[in-house]
Amino acid sequence: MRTSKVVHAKHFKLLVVGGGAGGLGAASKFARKLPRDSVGIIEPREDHYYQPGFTLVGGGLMTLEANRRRQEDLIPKNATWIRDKVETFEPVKNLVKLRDGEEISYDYMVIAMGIQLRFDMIKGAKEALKTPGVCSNYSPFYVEKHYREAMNFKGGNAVFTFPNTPIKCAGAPQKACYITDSILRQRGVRDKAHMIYATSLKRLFGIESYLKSLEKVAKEKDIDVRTRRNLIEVDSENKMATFEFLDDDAKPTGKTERVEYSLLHIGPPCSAPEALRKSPFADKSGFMDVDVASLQSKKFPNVFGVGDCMNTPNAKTAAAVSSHLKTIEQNLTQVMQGKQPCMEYDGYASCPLVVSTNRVILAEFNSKGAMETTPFDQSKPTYWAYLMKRYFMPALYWNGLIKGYWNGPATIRNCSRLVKSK
Ligand code: FAD
Ligand code: UQ1
Repeated sequence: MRTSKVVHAKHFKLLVVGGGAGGLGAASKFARKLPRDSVGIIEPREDHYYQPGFTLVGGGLMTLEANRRRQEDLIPKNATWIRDKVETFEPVKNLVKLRDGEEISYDYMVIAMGIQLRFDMIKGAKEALKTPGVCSNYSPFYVEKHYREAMNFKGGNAVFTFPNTPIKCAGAPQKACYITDSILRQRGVRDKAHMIYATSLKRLFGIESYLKSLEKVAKEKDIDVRTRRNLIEVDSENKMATFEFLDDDAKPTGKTERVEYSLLHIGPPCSAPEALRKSPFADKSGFMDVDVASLQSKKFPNVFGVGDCMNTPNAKTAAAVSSHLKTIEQNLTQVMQGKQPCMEYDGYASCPLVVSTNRVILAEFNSKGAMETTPFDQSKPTYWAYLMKRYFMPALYWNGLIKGYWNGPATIRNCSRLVKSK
């Protein structure tokens, strides 16, 4: 591994933008295939977090530290880390510009910039996160506060919000709500709480196969589910959250509701990262415009996307990244050989829905419905699925996904289908 702030090689055969789940996975795969020093990774952050662990950190079931690694230790052998940020893309010239204007050129590029948290889109939210009662499991800065707030909760409204934008791991705000419910029960203060789950969606979860189970969980836990509500303002002085009511098309109706909170967990609005939004790679939404099957940029065939930054209709999860990596490994290799992409992304994503401090619904799906890996009914909350979430998934991420060895569970799923159908 070589790291440098001052980049020596200004040209890479493959340039990877972003060193998160998708970027590291892609760089690892191609650093093994290509000659030494062919792969460059641009990533500004020194710490890499296993974000799926944040839900458990918020529930006091894992430490934040256990989910952190130094980026330096994760950059694949034979790849060069450029510890900087892409400011602008100039794909016609096959180059990117860094913060100080330095240019890096490429033959091929993988864009894996993730999605940007936009607490700034809610009036007062950034300030409120620094005040008592307000937290978010989406941010390494405010996730430990979630556990502290749940442990200190004395009574009143505990409010959990889901934004009116795309979001990564759309189940995480709900997981925060259910875990808090468990903690309050364990502490014997649940009867002092009115728990509200306020979502901009028209129902609890977008995938039918898991909706009934989740509705049952919310009912059993006595959660007040309020749909078509979007958090627009937090007044931390008076501990008031303002929601706008949305119509059936998720457009604001002009009507608002103010809710007093003792605990407010914010599911942040999100957008495509700024540099991507402003680039020729973006569609109208700001996300990277790719062919949904091949994951190739629609405009620039030497560029592919991976992960949350794309405009593919899948749920934005690390599990989806595993299938994206399988797809681009094939397709980018084909393109490097002067051939056409041939592999199709199947739309797979997964969201292990933590419904208490020891039960998980292991939701796996694409837009057509469930795509379960095991022969068991995964729509039921189980302890074995919790153990997978707590112990197996982190190991799979650190040793498989980001090292470019884990291509998703399709093969296991095909085997277990044989068992299931007998
Ligand atoms: P990321 O891993 O976020 O990486 C993007 C990288 O790009 C970042 O390191 C960033 O610094 C870098 N970057 C951004 N802008 C630039 C720039 N201009 N120049 C260079 N680099 C840049 N997924 C699951 O599968 N299961 C779960 O249970 C689960 N739970 C989750 C719970 C929470 C609370 C959260 C927040 C996420 C969860 N996820 C889960 C989602 C999962 O973490 C993401 O989907 C996954 O990390 C996406 O990978 P990515 O590479 O697209 O983005
Ligand atoms: C997965 O592949 C993955 O990425 C490593 C996750 O993120 C941590 C997940 O949460 C899940 C559920 C999967 C899917 C893997 C299996 C074995 C079901």
